[in-house]
Amino acid sequence: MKLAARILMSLLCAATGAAYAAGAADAVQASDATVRLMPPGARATAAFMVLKNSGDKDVKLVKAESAVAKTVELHTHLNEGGVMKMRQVPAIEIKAKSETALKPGGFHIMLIDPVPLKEGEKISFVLSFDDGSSKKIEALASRPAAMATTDHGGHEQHKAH
Ligand SMILES: [Cu+2]
Repeated sequence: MKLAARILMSLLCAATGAAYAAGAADAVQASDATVRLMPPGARATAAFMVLKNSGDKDVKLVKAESAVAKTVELHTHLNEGGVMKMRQVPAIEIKAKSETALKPGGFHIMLIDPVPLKEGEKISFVLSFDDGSSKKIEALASRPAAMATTDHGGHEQHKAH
């Protein structure tokens, strides 16, 4: 009986993914994660996704890592005198019971000098949060045109309300 109980315990630990799941990592879910396919010769690309925080505490994404690029940075876009510029940010906040969209023209995860990516390829990221927890997510390599159209359509609908 003792042995059986121990086996059951270890199975439960494996099922909950003890290495990744804790705190913020449990509360935050990533959806619609995509990596923009680069035109040939481009030296950087970006990952976009919606980060939803179902927990009671505000959470900050402080780091993203991926095997497809050595340098992965958190970025935002700022409008400086009518010119959109990218800036590295130390963290991206996801408020409690809320969501933060990483999208073209706003927050994004920058991949610098990535390996060549194929359309439809799944790219793993490890997202780390300010409480020290981290989680693995997958993003789909996609063409930028489709995403830009979707994003624009969303804004138009917003104005109509
Ligand atoms: Cu950027």
